[in-house]
Amino acid sequence: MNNKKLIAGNWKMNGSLAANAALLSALREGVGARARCDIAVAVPAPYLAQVQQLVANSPIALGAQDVSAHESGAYTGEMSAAMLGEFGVRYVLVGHSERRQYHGETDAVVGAKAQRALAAGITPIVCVGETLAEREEGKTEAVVKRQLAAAIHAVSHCVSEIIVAYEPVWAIGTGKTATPEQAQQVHAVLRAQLAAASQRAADIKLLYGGSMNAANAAELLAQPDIDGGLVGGASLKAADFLQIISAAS
Ligand code: G2H
Repeated sequence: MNNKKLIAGNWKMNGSLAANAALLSALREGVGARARCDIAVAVPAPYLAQVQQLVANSPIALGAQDVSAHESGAYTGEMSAAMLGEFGVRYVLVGHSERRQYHGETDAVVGAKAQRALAAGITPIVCVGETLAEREEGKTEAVVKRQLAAAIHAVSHCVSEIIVAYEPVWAIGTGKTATPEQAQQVHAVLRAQLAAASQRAADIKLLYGGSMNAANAAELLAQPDIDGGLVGGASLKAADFLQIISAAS
């Protein structure tokens, strides 16, 4: 891992052939050859082939939003890590709260997905985060530690190869952002937990996600344990995403 920050866009279930082409064209032009941070876009599966072409020979890496916990076989609707690899996917989100919430993904499933990604040479971005109720009950630390522990257990000796994204569920798509202090506090907890599992914990990127935007990115990214951002809504607008990239450069 390098020590550049990583700004990863999570398009979620947005986009179209035309919109993707326009967005990537604007991003390529805006980023130019000057990107001093790592950049990725995690796109819906049907657009992997298109976006693979659109980001070719650019500093923008291709990401996917999910991967199967299984290697291959009778798992209708799922995509294997090997398949993602065939499209040049470099990063894959695992355990996004929307997958945990709407698709019943458990910590164990998320860990298995991270392990499958690594086995295929793809970097998993393991998402953790507490709900508002959990925060109000004082359980934030316990929840994120439990989620990260499962991923650490699953990837065993490859802990330093993962990326972790802290996304407080109450901040996702709500316009409510964790304050830089709130985010840093949790990132420090995650860093300490990683340090207990890997001698290279300082090199593991810890991203913040949850309503990161052009206005708040610089302050969040200035925190000592925030190594980048996982950006949803603001990654769909080229001007906003480019401003976040600038804040990380
Ligand atoms: C959190 C984030 C990207 P948004 O889900 O993963 O989305 O920036 O829209 O809150």
